[in-house]
Amino acid sequence: MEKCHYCDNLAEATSWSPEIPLCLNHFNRYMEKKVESTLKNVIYNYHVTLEGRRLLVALSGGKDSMALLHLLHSLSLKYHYTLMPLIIDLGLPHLHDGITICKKNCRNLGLELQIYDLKSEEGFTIPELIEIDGHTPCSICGLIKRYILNKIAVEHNSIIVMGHTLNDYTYRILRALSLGDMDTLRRLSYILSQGKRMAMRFSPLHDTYEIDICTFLRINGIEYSHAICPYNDFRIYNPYRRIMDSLEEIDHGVLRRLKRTFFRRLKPTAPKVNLRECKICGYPTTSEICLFCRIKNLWMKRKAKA
Ligand code: Q46
Ligand code: ZN
Ligand code: ZN
Repeated sequence: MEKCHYCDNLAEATSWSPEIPLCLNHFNRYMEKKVESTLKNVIYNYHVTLEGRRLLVALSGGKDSMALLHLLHSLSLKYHYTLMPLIIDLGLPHLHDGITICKKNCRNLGLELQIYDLKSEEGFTIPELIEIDGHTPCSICGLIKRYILNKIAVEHNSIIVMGHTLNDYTYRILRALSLGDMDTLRRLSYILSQGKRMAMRFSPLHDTYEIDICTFLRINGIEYSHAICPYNDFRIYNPYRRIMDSLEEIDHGVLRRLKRTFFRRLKPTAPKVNLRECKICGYPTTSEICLFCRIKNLWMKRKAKA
């Protein structure tokens, strides 16, 4: 068996980019360094002190969020933040497994998992909201998750940390570019500053390939949920995922090049947008009443009629 590139230990796995054999310790270090680079970016370029801050880690139980939780936990000894792992129970069946996995992982790390039950807190579940015409399941679900995470983070004076990967960013970039969707291009970011009633958020896996995440979970024996959402086929990025993942197999590193080109050369050309306060809830929005409140109103009216 091959030796680790950096020490005399046997290699446990090969990193994807750069492609080098690494032992368990050095593979973990390779993964931590990527997360650390975002933490340093937040500290030095956004002038945010992480020491003593609470990081709200958005979990689903899936591979990306489980890897993120473990990596952030390892780095918490160095950066002295505290972790607030949170899962939103959206009323989707696959999340039963996700919640169980999150509980197990949090228990192993000595962390207390927060579960936000959408039905008891807001009165509806995602499958119930989907009955309202005009929105696709994933657009409603994404909107609700973003709104709830922001609300909780603002209430707890926390920073939101998300598990979006390098692969996720490239699918979004490619789709938005192909459609000329300037609104999405403008909003695409892996670090978002704090605003009025808007929590800072960042995605420390933005430069990490999903294949490395799978390797990290495997060699560390970390459990994650394999359950699939019943609305998975509605995900608009599915075709882009298939194309880009096949392209990466042929042209090693293409996803990272695409993401970097976008953020370094194209992103600054996207127009800015002015935010105002929603007349109902007071959270930031581009219109008079935010989409969350509009959907919630529609739901209440429909329920009143029934
Ligand atoms: S949970 Fe929600 Fe995903 Fe299901 S409805 Fe779509 S967005 S696919 S991450
Ligand atoms: Zn090594
Ligand atoms: Zn609102």
